[in-house]
Amino acid sequence: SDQSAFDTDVWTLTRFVIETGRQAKGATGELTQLINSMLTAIKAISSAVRKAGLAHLHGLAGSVNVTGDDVKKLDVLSNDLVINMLQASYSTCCMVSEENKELIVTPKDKRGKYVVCFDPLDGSSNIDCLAPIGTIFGIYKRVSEGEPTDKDALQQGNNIVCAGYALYGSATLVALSTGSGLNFFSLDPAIGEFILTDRNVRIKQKGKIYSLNEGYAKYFHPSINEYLKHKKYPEDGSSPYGARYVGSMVSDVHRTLAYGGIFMYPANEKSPKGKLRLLYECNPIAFLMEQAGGLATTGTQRVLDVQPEALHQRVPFVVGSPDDVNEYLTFVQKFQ
Ligand code: AMP
Ligand code: P6P
Repeated sequence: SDQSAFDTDVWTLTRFVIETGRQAKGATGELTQLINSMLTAIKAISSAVRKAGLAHLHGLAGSVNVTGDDVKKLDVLSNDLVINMLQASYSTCCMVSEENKELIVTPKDKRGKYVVCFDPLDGSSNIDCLAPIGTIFGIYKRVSEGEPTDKDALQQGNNIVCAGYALYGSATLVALSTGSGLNFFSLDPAIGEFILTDRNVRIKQKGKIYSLNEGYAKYFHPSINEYLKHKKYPEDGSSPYGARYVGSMVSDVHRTLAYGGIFMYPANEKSPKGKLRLLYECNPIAFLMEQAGGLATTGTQRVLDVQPEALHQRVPFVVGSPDDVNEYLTFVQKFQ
């Protein structure tokens, strides 16, 4: 049996959020309730992701599994879990999901003061090859009275109260911030709790890895290809950077936070605004990146300063170590 010492005073994420809630003057506990409900959804998604192959959750929606049940695609299942757990927390008035075209308005009798923008299963095109996938969320306070409207969701990332991601990789990890630094928590399946593993995470000032899909090189703006050339053939005699790209943003972003460097999903001729969505991919990640001392830019402005106009709008997205992002911006300026 496992002889490792059993920590009888373990710092779980649930305990951590209760603690930070107690320190927040005048807090009613509503945000704590909301965060812990999101964690329940994440634990359930983690379990489904890891059982997907056995439970035939892969493949196209509408197929049936061995017992003839309708198979819910993992991302549909994940979406339903997040919506149901959050609405049951009595702390949301509306939500935006990557899976739902329209604003999801919370039933009147279950409403609270928060708005949650989330991608329930980002990178789901990677599910069937077992690549890491993730859940991303950003939480805001509502700005409207009465019936919730899109305006409640179309807030700048600067207004984020709490953001986080879950990474379903070789382990299941949650990265979370409520504005006072970034912390990592790893799931201990033995007790079904997320345990604090890295406190106040700080990204390296400069890394040695660049990460983007170079398959679009033919369509990139020259500033991107010039920047990449500088990374591969440094004129100053320094070593070239390494290249890493999973194609699952949470995995690429987490590696960038852990090892340093730069992650890019820039605009290209085929996607003039890039591919990643502002409300539930870019803003939460930009918030977390800045909490760790990193930078997050669209190439022309800070991501958190972008004033959203549409629930599913895309923005070009470059994040990572400050020296690397600033070096990229010098190439943008060169071509302006
Ligand atoms: P509440 O009354 O619980 O909705 O909290 C009011 C405000 O206090 C929130 O919008 C946060 O800014 C802060 N707060 C509440 N709970 C927490 C928490 N668990 N961790 C950090 N800040 C919190
Ligand atoms: P591409 C996954 O589908 C995703 O939304 C992000 O997780 C990822 O960074 C990006 O798309 C990958 O896109 O065009 O490189 O395949």
